[in-house]
Amino acid sequence: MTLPVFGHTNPDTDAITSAIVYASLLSRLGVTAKAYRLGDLNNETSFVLKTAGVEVPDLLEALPEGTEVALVDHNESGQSISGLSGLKVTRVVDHHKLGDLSSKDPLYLRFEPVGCTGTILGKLYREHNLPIEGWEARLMLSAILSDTLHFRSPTTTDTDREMGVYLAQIAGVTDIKAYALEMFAAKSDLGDTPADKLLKLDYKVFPFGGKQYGLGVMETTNPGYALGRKAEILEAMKQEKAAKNLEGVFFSVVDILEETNQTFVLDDAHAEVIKGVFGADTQDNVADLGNRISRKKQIVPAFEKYFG
Ligand SMILES: [Mn+2]
Repeated sequence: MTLPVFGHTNPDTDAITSAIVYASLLSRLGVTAKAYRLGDLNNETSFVLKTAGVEVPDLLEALPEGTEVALVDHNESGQSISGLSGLKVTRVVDHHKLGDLSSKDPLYLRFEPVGCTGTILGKLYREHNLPIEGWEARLMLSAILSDTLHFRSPTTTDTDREMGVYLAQIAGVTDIKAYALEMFAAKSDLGDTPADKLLKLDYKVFPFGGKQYGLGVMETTNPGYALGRKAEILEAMKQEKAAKNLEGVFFSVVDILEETNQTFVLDDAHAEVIKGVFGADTQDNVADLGNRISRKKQIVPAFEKYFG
C-alpha cells in the first residue's frame, strides 16, 4: 500500500513541499509514500517547484474510509481532506498547535514549535543520517523562507535560521535574500485572479468561542494591489460568510517588506470584533493591525484570548 502524504487545504509552499519531501524521506526509509495536494498551488509555490525542477503533486479529493495517511503542516480536520476522522492517520509532522486529532492506535507524531515544517524535515534527514539531495534542500529552504517571511516573522526560531543556511548550501543558493525576494515577487504577481481566489490564497477556518471564523491572509510585496480590489474582495468575504454559515470572515493584507497588516472588515459587527480583539478602529472597511504579520502567532492567539 502506498501511503498518501498531504498538507492542508488552500496549500501554501510549506504544505506542498513538505508533502513532497516527507514522501521522499519515507520512501528512503522503506515506506512507500506518495505526495498529494489538497488544492491549487499559489504562484509562489509554482515558482518554487519550477525552480527546483519538481513536478506538481496530484490533486487528492477523497479517500476510502480507513485508508492510512500521513499529514504534514496541519493536524486539524477543518484544514484537511474531507472525512479525515474516517481515515487512519499513521504519521503527522507539524509545527502548529494540536487541534482535534485523535486516534484508535498509536501513531508517529513529530511536532516542534519552529517556524516551518521544512525545518523539522531537515532535522529528520540529519537524524536518519540521510544525505539531502539538492532539490530536496531547495524545497525545504523555500518552505522555511515562505513560512518565516525570510526569517522576519515572529514565528522564526534559531533552528529555522540555522537550517535555512545549511539547506541553502546544499541547494546551491548563494544569495538567500535574493532568492526570497524572487519567491515573494512570484507570490505577489496575481494578475486578474478572481476575488474569491484572492480571499482563499491562504485561508483557514478557526473555531473561536464555539463559532467558526474564516481568516484569509495575503502576503505580498504590493499591498496596493489588494487595496485596489477592496470592494470585490469584501463581496467575496460576504459570500463566503453566507455560503459556509460563518460567524465572521476577515482578510489581512500583509506587506512582507514593510511588515504591516491592513485587515479588511465587512461591517459594523466585524468592526466591533476587531476593536475588541486588537483595539483597532476600522475606517472604510479597513483596520490597521500594525505589525501583526503572523496569523499563527499574532492573530489567532488574540482572537482566542478575546473569545476566551
Ligand atoms: Mn507551515
